[in-house]
Amino acid sequence: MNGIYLLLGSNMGNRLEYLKEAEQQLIAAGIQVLDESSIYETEPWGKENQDWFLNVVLQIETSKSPDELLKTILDIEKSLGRIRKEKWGERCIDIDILYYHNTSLELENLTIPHPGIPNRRFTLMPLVEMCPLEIHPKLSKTNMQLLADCSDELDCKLTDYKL
Ligand code: PH2
Ligand code: MG
Ligand code: MG
Repeated sequence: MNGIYLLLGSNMGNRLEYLKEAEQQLIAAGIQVLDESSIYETEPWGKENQDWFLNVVLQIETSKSPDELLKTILDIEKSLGRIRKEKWGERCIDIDILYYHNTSLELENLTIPHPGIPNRRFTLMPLVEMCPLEIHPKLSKTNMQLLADCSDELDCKLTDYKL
């Protein structure tokens, strides 16, 4: 895996504005955005009875280490008003580190690559759009193979929204 990839998600309030604001705050924190996927409207995974999400993947560059990057992300989530309630529940903004080059890391509060990648269409669809042939450093499969093997059938709709 070559590159650092983030997943942004929102399913509360003005979802597109939250994604845009999160990207602007990442840039303001000195993080370069190299590429962005299309924006997908995605069925909620893990917990039903909540609104659909908008999800987008960003490829970024930064001199921050994974834990420094996580700290920046948590600050941004906080400043956008995220309140952590239940696992997999609704959120105005969520920023997850999917890949950090070929790093494999397990800390108490941070696992890289993100452990949800192989089980989530809403993550694999934008990744396949951006980097289909990059190889997951732990599972040794391309993003395309991971999507082909993924049993998640929740809907992911391509939208015309732009960041
Ligand atoms: N994030 C979750 C739980 N469920 N479902 C969709 N469709 N998109 C998400 O970003 C998402 C989710 C936990 O972070
Ligand atoms: Mg998440
Ligand atoms: Mg998160």
